[in-house]
Amino acid sequence: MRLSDTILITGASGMIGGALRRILQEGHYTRLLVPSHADLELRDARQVEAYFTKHKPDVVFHLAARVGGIHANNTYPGQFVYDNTVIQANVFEAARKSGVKKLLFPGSACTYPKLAPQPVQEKELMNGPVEPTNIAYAAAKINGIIMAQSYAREYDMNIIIPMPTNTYGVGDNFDPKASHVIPALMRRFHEAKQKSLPEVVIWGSGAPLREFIYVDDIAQIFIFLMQNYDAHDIINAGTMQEISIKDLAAKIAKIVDYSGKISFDATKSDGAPRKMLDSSRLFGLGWKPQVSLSEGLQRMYETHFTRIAA
Ligand code: GFB
Repeated sequence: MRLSDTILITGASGMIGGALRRILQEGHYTRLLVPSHADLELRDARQVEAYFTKHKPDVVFHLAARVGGIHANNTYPGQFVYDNTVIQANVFEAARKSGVKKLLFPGSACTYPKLAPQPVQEKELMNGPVEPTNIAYAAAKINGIIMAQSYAREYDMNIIIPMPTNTYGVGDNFDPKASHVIPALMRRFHEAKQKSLPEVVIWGSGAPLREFIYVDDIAQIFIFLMQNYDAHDIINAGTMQEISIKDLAAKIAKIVDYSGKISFDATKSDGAPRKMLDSSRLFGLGWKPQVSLSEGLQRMYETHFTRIAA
């Protein structure tokens, strides 16, 4: 990827796309294409093809996707499988026809088998059944990975496929019905603090283990791989640090300065019991995470909420 390249970011208004756009601009990449949903309907193959023909991007970060936390994935599986399957197929096909030089397509940690040995290595993909709460999203992403690798092989395209772990940060979605656990808990603790509520309820048992990566780190990995990686083998992108949902809740409560009780609603789904990626291949290329969980949570809280005087 060169400074003179025309770079298309699909999903530039999303959390990761927004961070990527900012970091590329700071790095003096000036020829950025960042169409909004109103500018370009990615579910419409003709529109996508016409856009690629007109703008001729050299490099594509295909980040547009329907994403959400455990509740949204479990409630809208039809939308998750349809939107993601169609959007990625349209983008790959338009990229093929217009001769894009390099394309990045993120897979997801949730495509790995639910009970894969931990930390999960890349070779575990399709080695067992995935977690049922996100099977539709995972199926679309697995289809995308196979399609990307098939296009790379048959049409000699340069497509790279990082596998991001659970990502959070500034620009996250705080809608309780759609959000992932970090924005959901930050908002719930903040509102409980504001209203002096005695108790905050966390979904599930609190026992699941998760690995989290700050959005700027994922954006930096995508740029790093765009510059330093040219294989279509999937490559894990995480921090290799994990935390239980219970400990995460306590950490967020501390940042928000909430001192009430934390309890657990075991009727809600836990999802995968443990999800940590083995990112040693990425680390071996020379990349290391920059933002710790505590620092990332602090940045996110200060950006999105006003601290309440004690
Ligand atoms: O972040 P989350 O929805 O993603 O949930 P997943 C992580 C864990 O936090 C689960 C618990 O065990 C949840 O039960 N949790 C506790 C909560 N309280 C809450 C809450 O208020 N909101 C949410 N959302 N969770 C998603 C997949 O799985 O991970 C997606 O469904 C995607 O497909 C994403 O891959 C990265 O890690 O369980």
